[in-house]
Amino acid sequence: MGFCAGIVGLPNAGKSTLFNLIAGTHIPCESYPFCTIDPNIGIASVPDENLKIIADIVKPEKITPTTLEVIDIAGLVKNAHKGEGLGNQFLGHIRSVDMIIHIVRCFKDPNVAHVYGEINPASDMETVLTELIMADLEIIEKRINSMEKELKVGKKETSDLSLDLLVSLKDMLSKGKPIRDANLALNPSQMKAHGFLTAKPYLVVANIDEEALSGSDYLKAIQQWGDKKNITVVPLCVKFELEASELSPEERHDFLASIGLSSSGTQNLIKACYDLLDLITFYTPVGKELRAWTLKKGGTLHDAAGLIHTDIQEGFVKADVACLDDFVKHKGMHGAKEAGKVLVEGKEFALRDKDVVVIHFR
Ligand SMILES: Nc1nc2c(ncn2[C@@H]2O[C@H](COP(=O)(O)OP(=O)(O)OP(=O)(O)O)[C@@H](O)[C@H]2O)c(=O)[nH]1
Ligand SMILES: [Mg+2]
Repeated sequence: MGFCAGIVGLPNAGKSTLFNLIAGTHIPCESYPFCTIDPNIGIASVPDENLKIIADIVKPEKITPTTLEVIDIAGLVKNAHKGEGLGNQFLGHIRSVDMIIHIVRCFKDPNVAHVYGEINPASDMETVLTELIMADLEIIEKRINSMEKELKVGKKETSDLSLDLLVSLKDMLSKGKPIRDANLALNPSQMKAHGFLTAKPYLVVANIDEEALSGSDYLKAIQQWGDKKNITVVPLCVKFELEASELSPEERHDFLASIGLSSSGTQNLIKACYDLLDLITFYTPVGKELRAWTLKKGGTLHDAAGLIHTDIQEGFVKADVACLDDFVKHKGMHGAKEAGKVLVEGKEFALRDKDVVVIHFR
């Protein structure tokens, strides 16, 4: 059960650069619009400093971070829903993602063209959001049409979205409001199955220059926009972070420090994605491998075992669980056990963020 984020934005906003940064890939990023045509799908290793802390204690042969899938698509432009540009054709590729990362350009660079001639983050945001809304509107109208036809010939409503509800969603979208604002009583997997883009958890990456780290008018504008709409805005200097990610850990530290950063903004972004998706991380320091895993908040040891292997889930007997602080303080599971800090739990136990877990199975 992996989690997947789709990246959207205007052409040249830095989508593919962000994709390379998160997924550790080298797909082309050029200064002309529509550099990306076919969608790119990548797997991001989630950076996690706790893995090193645990590894210093358990000395594993192999460390496996947890992952997040990312999809990068072509840029969206005004009237994409009427066939302008290329992006709209590819929105279908992100209908099944768990969340949307919307990247907006806040960096100045005369060598990188802006499709509308000047940088205007709030207006750029609205342009892309309108296209997402129009894409949902199109789907809803199709559903309403086919449902009306079915009802006319006497079929009963079977969908978890009634005709009345679809009509009220259509009304919302027509007024420029995302489906997210409707607070529908559907669970995330139902919402995912419906594929509505504006119903997905959503955050904004403000792609800033390194000079703007201490604040810029563009960044301020987008932060005010986010505050007003209750949307998370993560400032990130994507190009700079990408250059930093290609250095050794020591060089990276100095490189980031040279512009006054103590840690990478990529970690802040991944953390924001985790918060938005309500995810937690747990660790299994078993045998030669130390591994991090991702689980929905509230997930149980039964769910955790299923992630690792169906045999482990089926043969589950019990698990030793220590919180990370105790594990570190007592230098491992053995020490934590001696200090009385290890819980022995059954499959219904809901894991907490950063638990260290050893599952016993038959
Ligand atoms: N100066 C500066 N340039 C950036 C930054 N981020 C991206 N760029 C440059 O902007 C250009 C476009 O970046 P891409 O990542 O290809 O943009 P995109 O959104 O994928 O563009 P399309 O695929 O054409 O829609 C490239 O030349 C990047 O190097 C940044 O933070 N600062
Ligand atoms: Mg691109």
